[in-house]
Amino acid sequence: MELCFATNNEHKLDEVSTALGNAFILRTLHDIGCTDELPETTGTIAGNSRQKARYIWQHFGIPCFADDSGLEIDALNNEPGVDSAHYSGTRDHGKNIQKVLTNLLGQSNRNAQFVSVFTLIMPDPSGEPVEHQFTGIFPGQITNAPRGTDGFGYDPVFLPNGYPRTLAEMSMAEKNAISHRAQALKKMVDFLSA
Ligand code: ITT
Repeated sequence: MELCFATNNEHKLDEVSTALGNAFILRTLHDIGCTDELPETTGTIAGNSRQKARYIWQHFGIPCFADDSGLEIDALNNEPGVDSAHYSGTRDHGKNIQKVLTNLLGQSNRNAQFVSVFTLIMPDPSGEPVEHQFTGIFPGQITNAPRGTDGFGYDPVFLPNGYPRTLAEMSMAEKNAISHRAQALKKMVDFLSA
């Protein structure tokens, strides 16, 4: 089965295509000729996930899925949350991390979680789109300083609960065994394989 992954994030694409293996034929936005910036204006992670997938279904009419994800930090009232990609006002990961660390200065509660919501859109037998959502939640702690160079986004400051290394100190295979995105993806694959 062919599925388009509605993302412009190369790191997400790498993670998901590696985790999917040969189970499905993955089509990228480039493959389908989509060069648009996908809309993300609903104000929630689940809403933005649905909005991105719907955009592809409405404009290209092909089975597709999208991921919207973010980092929720307890002591910051769940910020950066839906604004994770541009928390500092830019998409610069270093600046976003710096803003998180500055806002947490002197804060002993470092609890946080990554959240990922996948939205899958497939046609029913009459061709009408049917939507399904799958969520992954990944608890951890925010470190006092960045550690590691792998991964992307907030990986250098995210220490998964029960692990001695940040996500940026892990290989993609290690991250893919435990991450929020991997959990949501597994639920979607189980659904598609049932
Ligand atoms: P698409 O919308 O094109 O998929 P994006 O990067 O804009 O790509 P999101 O809107 O879902 O993706 O924003 C997610 C942001 O949350 C991402 O840019 C990172 O800052 C952060 N994030 C999500 N998953 C992460 C992970 O596994 N590791 C580190 N940071 C992550």
